[in-house]
Amino acid sequence: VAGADQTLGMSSSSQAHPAPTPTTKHWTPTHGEPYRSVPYRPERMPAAESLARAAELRERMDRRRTVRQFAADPVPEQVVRDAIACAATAPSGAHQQPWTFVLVKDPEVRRRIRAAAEAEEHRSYEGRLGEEWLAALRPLGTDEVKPHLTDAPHLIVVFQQRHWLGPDGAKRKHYYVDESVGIAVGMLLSALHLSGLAALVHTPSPMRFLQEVLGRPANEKAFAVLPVGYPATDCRVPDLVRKTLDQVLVEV
Ligand code: IYR
Repeated sequence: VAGADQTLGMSSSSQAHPAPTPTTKHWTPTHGEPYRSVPYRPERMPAAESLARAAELRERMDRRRTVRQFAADPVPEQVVRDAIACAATAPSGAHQQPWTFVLVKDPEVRRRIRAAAEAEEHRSYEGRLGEEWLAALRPLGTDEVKPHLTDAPHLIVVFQQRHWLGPDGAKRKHYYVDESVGIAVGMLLSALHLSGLAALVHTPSPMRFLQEVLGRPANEKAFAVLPVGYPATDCRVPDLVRKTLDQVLVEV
């Protein structure tokens, strides 16, 4: 319905660097019609500024650490909401945006998540993971006790939408769901870190209980649980060393 909330006839010459403003404010499922194309001319950053920003960003990102001990100090919820909004700008297969972020605020629901996660983790650490997996985890010293699920100021559960229901109620496939949601979680972690917050990517396995506890529909599958907050003052992290650029970059 072309109408009031559409920005039509925008003159490209009057705006040298228009933001990629979509023509509609709210996303609605497509019905197979092609997207209208709009100009995309972000302001070109001078190379010297790119170099400076990239070097600074590289350094800041290298200071991110996964945190398992969180301070009780409150974190403005809007920071988390903005970080989720950043994550939701991720590219996705066929632009299907196959993600749902659940911000779990109800303490009772958080207690149930923790109890169920710790029960699953208990079985995992008791042997379900297998000796090779347990050996890989041993240097990190993780265990089945997950206090951050109830104690971190915020808890985000990310779901992937394996498919969606079309207007006729029929199942429609989503494409590259793992990749799309993985990219979105990466962007979420970056946004949280660059906003001054710490997080943990927790993947209790199996995660089916999350769908039940949070009442998510059958097309959604839990992908990761992220406790978020400031690190505790006595927070400690393993003295990890990252691969150098030479070890991860191949130039052909
Ligand atoms: N999901 C479990 C086990 C675990 C697995 C991997 I791979 C990790 O890098 C860390 C933990 C847990 O959260 O403890």
